[in-house]
Amino acid sequence: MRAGRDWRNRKVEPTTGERSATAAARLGPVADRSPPVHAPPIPHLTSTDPALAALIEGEALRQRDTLRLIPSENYVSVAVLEATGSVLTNKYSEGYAGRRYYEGQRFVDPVETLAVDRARALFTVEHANVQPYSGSPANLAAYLAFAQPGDAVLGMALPMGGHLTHGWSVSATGTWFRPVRYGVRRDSGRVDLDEVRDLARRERPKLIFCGGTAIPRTVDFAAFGEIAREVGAVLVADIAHIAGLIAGGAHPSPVGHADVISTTTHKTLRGPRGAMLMCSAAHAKAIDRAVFPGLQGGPHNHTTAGIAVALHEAAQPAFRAYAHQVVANAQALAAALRERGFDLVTGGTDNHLILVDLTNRGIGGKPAARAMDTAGLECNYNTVPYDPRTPFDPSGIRLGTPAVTTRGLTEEHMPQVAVWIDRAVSAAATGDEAALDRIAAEVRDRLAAYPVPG
Ligand code: DSN
Repeated sequence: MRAGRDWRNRKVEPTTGERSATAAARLGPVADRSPPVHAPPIPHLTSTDPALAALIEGEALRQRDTLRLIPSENYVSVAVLEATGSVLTNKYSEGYAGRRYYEGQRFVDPVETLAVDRARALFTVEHANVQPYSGSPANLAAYLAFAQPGDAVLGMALPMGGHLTHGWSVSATGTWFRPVRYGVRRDSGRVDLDEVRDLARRERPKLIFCGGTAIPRTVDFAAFGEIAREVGAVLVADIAHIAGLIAGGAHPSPVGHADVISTTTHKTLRGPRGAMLMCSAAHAKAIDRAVFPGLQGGPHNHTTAGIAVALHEAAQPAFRAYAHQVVANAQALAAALRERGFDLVTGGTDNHLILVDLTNRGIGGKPAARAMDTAGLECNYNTVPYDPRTPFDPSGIRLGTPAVTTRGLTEEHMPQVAVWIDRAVSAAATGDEAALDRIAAEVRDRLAAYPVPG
């Protein structure tokens, strides 16, 4: 399929000897230099490293001109970008506030304390650790804190909607521990809590994970909590996808049900790429030790500052409205897709995420996602439960509304989004590249009225 929307055709400043070798050069020669759109501006990078600056500007344009429907992505505020791009990146601070292995912490300590206090207040938890580098190390810290190699761990199977680190076989968590996996019901596509209870009673896992990456329905934290207590397991609620919805009151909270709450900070929570672990005071020491020195060295202080900014933003009334709008948009998009004959796993959504089984459209998820990308509609191909195809060539696509909601799109726009998706999937099935070009132009024109943050 031919590439080529105008953001891809932009001119890249040639740099000596690099032109044929760099990805910047692959953007190709274009005469019209669009004004820079990246915020905050990057004038120093533009003069010292134009090839890299061109790539960043290219990505800023791509994010501006594309309807971003990947459910784990978002747009952060310029304030978050400023914090993550700050001098805090220059500082080492292994340890925790007041207990560091390096001097010079008089500004870094309060930065981390601010982030911790904001996390505790926002999620109403006794303890928060904001140092995990991302979601996978955060989950690994839960294993290190509460399980021994070889112990049974119960998590949702990856092709059913779980995460690699919930004990999938290609992950260290699936080889160092004894993974036991639950799935969803074939008839409803929803988590089979009877199966979870039976497996837990039989296998006596040390850890139970709930939550995942392709779950379009509300996670029943209370039911998981009951099961974990019955078998003496530690319940880890992985809320990476829905943290912003929980913070904004648009999804029930696991607090009071889960022993440990693990989350990334860059999805619905709209912060920088990072993660947090939250727990009761009783588990604080085990969690902190597992993160540092158990798994990590120095925390990324610039990320910690970005997390603090995002947590402050998420505590504002506007963020509650945002979280509810994310769900309203996803439900409106699901309804519009259903009307157009799309087959949705579970029939719809309770949250920010829609899983579409494309089997009835006669096309796999991968070619559909590729065609949609050409049409300016960014999503990812995804397995659906009981998928007869392979993970690298699955039956479905995964859609979400966090990013488009940040740009200000509402329910009234979702029928049009469904029309574009429908047209793109049909064009993919027939190889109609001109139709994809037309959709991309329409998407870009429509999005011009909905600026990205900054
Ligand atoms: N990669 C993330 C997602 O897209 O859901 C999960 O780690």
